[in-house]
Amino acid sequence: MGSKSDWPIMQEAQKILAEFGIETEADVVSAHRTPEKMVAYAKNAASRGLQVIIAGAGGAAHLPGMVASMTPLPVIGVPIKSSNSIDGWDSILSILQMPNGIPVATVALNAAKNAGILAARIIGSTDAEVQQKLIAYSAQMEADVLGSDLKS
Ligand code: RP5
Repeated sequence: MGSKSDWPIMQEAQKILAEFGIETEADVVSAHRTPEKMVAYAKNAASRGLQVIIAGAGGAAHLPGMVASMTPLPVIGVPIKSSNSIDGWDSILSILQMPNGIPVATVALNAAKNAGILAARIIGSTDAEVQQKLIAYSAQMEADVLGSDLKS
């Protein structure tokens, strides 16, 4: 994430990935405050064995796109409504509107939990155990909705 101020939002990704038994790491890697760290992080991510990168940033959020330009790994961007954001749209559009060739899968504003679930789905496409956990997760959600009784 671009700042430690993003952590209250971004920790939701780490929490849901832990539920699926997927190992994570979290770090502050700022595109404009620590550009050299960002380059090293993105360039080394695949060889370190990472499978998916979730990049969260607010305001003029160039982190996810810059990271995606320097790694072959899938990058999921989380637009964050930060203190410097006008209304969240600045971050959404900065992350969403990537030019062709360098994709960033963009989730909804502050939707770090969905970023975690999407990362689990990517990993689950080649990991049967994770995929089974995702199926169970969706089934539980369905049961919870069907089981909610609003009539009494
Ligand atoms: C972005 O600026 C960060 O990702 C954060 O969302 C926002 C504000 O950062 P701080 O000023 O709180 O460190 O780069």
